Amino acid sequence: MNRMLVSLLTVILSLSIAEAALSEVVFTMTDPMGDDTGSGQLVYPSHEVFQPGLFDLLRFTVSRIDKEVCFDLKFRTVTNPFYAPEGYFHQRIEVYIDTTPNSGSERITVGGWEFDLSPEYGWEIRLSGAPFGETGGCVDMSENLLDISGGVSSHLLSDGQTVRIAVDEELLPYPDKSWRYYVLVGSYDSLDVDGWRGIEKEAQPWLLGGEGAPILDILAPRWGSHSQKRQLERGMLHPVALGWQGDLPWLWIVLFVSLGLGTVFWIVFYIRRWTDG
Ligand SMILES: [Ca+2]
Ligand SMILES: [Ca+2]
Repeated sequence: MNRMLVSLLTVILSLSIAEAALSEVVFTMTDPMGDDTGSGQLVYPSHEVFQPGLFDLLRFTVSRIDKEVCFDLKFRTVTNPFYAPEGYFHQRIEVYIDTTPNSGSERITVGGWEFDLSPEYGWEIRLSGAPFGETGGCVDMSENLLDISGGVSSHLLSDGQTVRIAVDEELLPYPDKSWRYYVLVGSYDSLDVDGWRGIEKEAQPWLLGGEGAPILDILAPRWGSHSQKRQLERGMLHPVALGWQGDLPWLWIVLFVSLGLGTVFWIVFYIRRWTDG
């Protein structure tokens, strides 16, 4: 009996070790909920298929799973009203990766709008997510771009909220924790510039409302000099990476500092009263 139990435990243990070996998270970061308004003034098209939350990125995760590098974007809402084979219809995604400091392309173009990047953080890999077989990618080889679209695909995961862009691992350098990411989300329209749905001042049934580039959400901290609003207003994008993103909850910091100071004053007050007494 004991021997059977030991063998069973050994099998379970080896299975979990094998599972762990097959999947490795390289990067993960949450994005604020409810910031799917670009720099703060974009609105969804007025047609009823544009349900709230379609362009609201909540989390971005990069992992190695089996023989693929997976880029997972979790959204507040995902629907598929026109039966795209990928399981999602609305999201137009761009993931640019800076793998090597001080090199790569220093420009990102979205739906005809150009954004500058810091020369320090140029991109070497571009992955584009869109339904109906429009997902693809390329790698910057200093002189030219190598199209890797044959090994890039996208689909909706079983949670019904996460769009995965999967890339054959042989097409990419080995994913490193030092990689930096630009993750941009817009609305897919096969007929508009590069598949990015356009904008009118007032929202139309099939056009976004507002001004500027048609980017509704960027993976970025809520506060600080690299917030989504600041990046879009300046027209200069800034990548995210592992480590501190400048996204500190300022209210909590103020609260803790006040509490700390209050405690110090309280202690000093009582010590003085005690020594005086
Ligand atoms: Ca968001
Ligand atoms: Ca955001």
